[in-house]
Amino acid sequence: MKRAKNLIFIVLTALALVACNKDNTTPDQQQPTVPQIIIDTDICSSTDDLFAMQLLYRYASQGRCNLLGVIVDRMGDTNAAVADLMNNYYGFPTLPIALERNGTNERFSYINYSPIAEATDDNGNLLFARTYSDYSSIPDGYILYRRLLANAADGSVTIILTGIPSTIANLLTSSADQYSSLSGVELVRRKVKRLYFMATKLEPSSEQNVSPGYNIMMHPNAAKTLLQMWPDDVDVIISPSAPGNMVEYKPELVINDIDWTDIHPLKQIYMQFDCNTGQRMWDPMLPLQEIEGDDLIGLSPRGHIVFNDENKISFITDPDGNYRYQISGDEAWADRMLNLIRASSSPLHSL
Ligand SMILES: [Ca+2]
Repeated sequence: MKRAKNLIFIVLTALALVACNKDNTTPDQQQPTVPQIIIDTDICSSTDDLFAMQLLYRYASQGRCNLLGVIVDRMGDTNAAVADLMNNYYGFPTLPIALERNGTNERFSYINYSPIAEATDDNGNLLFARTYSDYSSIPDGYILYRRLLANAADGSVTIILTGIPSTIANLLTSSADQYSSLSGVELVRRKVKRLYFMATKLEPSSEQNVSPGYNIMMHPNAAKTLLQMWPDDVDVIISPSAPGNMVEYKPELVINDIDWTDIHPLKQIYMQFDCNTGQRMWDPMLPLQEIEGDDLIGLSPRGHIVFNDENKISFITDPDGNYRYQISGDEAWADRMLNLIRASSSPLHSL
């Protein structure tokens, strides 16, 4: 009888522990059938982030992915406001937004189009709707990361990092909180399927001591934290400059492709700001591969990334490594990439 009571106690204790553990996803929890995506962007630095986002909204509208949240890793409420208007314009007004508040103070921007958030029509009304009027109420980026990851199925989340790695660094160094009993590293290990990171100037012909690129140099210490702490059993795909360098979406073509309306955030940005700065479609390479599949963009063999004290990047081939990097194709491939991006500029009801 005593043994039976003990057994009941053990079973009840186990059930209680399971119920209390917010991170618990039982082994038979159904895995999502489409990618579950968090985008982490330095929006308002250059316009390629906007095309990466536009692709994701359109894919989500088609049911080809599920958007979990938008992390703005460039500090400043006006940057969050632009992410907010993008969510609203493409039909996702309740998609969570968070903001980096402990990142880099470097404000350099190639094209600062953040004033678009305050653009008005002839009657003085905001041209683009937003969900928030006060961005002090949205969470810090790493806290939203923790909430979204805690609620996700194990191994299900894709992070698309098209900006500065400070928010992910803050996630990795975070501790247990109201959302999860796991450390940031363990939360990533358990919940993340794959990280894409637009960074470096790696190419097959140049794998040693190459430039880390803009995103890493905006916050080298955060990049070091990411590279040191990221779990070695969670895949990372680096998207270097080279593939995007081959894909140019000329400003006049952007405006022409959106000839079906003037009330469009990308068109307004291209009409109101000088976007003829030589930028290329770097950031869209990340969602394109995640949604269209790995056959779309070539990948290096597996390996590791080394970021040395002289701020140079090297790629060390290792079949057990969790890092690969994207490799550009030929001109026909670049045309195909551009056409996929251009298709996302079509009328909202047409895809
Ligand atoms: Ca970017």
